Amino acid sequence: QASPPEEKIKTLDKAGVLHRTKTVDKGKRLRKKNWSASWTVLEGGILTFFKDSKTSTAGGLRQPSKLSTPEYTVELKGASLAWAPKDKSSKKNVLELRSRDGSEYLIQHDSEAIISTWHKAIAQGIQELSAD
Ligand code: I3S
Repeated sequence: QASPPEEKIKTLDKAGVLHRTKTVDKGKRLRKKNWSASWTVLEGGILTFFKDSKTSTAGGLRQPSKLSTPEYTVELKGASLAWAPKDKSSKKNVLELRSRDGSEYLIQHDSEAIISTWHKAIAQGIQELSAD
């Protein structure tokens, strides 16, 4: 393939507000879901969920860590993504992301169009990073 991996990954960068909850922490299922709206950034093969949804988009893609505290960071290398089965949540448009370290997250947006672009970007990120 012509372009080096770092260039391919760059094109996947994405940011926005999503609903998310962590369901498993390194193999240990968490007792309770805690859905919250979160500013979410996909950059350099890492998905970062910030503590709140208030972070402005200005500069958010470039230097998100300066703007707010990350709550969860998920390395896409070795991760897997699927549409969550119905028994995982009553919400619509829910994605389930499993990280290589055995943690799981549900990611949701009411807009099917928006969640679909995240699905595509995360899935492509996983694929690019697992290719070599
Ligand atoms: O898996 P659960 O228990 O049906 O998840 C629901 C709970 O986390 C609930 O919180 P409370 O137990 O404090 O009511 C949330 O409000 C619901 O959103 C969760 O279910 P959904 O189906 O929305 O993921």
